[in-house]
Amino acid sequence: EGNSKESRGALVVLEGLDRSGKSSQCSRLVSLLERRGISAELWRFPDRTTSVGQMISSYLTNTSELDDHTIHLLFSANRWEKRSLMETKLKTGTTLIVDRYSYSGVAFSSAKGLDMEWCKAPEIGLLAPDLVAYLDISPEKAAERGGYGGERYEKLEFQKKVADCYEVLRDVTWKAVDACQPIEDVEKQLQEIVLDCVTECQKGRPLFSLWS
Ligand code: FDM
Ligand code: MG
Repeated sequence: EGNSKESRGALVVLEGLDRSGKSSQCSRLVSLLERRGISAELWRFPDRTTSVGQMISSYLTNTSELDDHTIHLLFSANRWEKRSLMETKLKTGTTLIVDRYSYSGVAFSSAKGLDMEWCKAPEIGLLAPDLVAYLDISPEKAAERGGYGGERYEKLEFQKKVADCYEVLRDVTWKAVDACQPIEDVEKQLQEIVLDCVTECQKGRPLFSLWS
């Protein structure tokens, strides 16, 4: 029990549909934490910089075709290859603000029809977030924002299925934020829940694994 009370960084995940505003809010959160003198880094999944990440990227840009199970496992492998660095960062006091994580992995693959439990299995043992902030927006509203690129999943019909899968995954630990509000209001709400979470982790909240 000794080290379970050690101060550490927080693992904060932002989830939501495409165009829900995750990426801009992640940057804003990291700036806020830095201004407060809290060590923080912005991470994102997929991490397209690794060799697994490059395979994922060419799949997403429709440069390559992969079986649904295969790409699912690559997304998972992309998180596994960062797991030990993630743990080190957290234990040395750095808070990670992560743009998508395992929930995207499960929601997007199960939206294709893969069994949800099968999708969760390779995620077991990854670090569990201390906070999942869900940027809540309907697929229709998100699509109205425009700016869907040409990537594989950026289509309204598919995003509707993803929204349904997120709904199933959503549990008591998630904090939903209405993403249709003005960007500054979303930012304010996020700041509050993230700062609370960082404080909890500084006090020594134990690190858990998925899915518990
Ligand atoms: N995506 C993302 C998945 O299908 N599985 C995953 O595990 C992750 C992390 O990849 F459409 C999807 C979600 C999105 C696409 O993500 C690329 P970004 O955030 O648009 O780069
Ligand atoms: Mg995208």
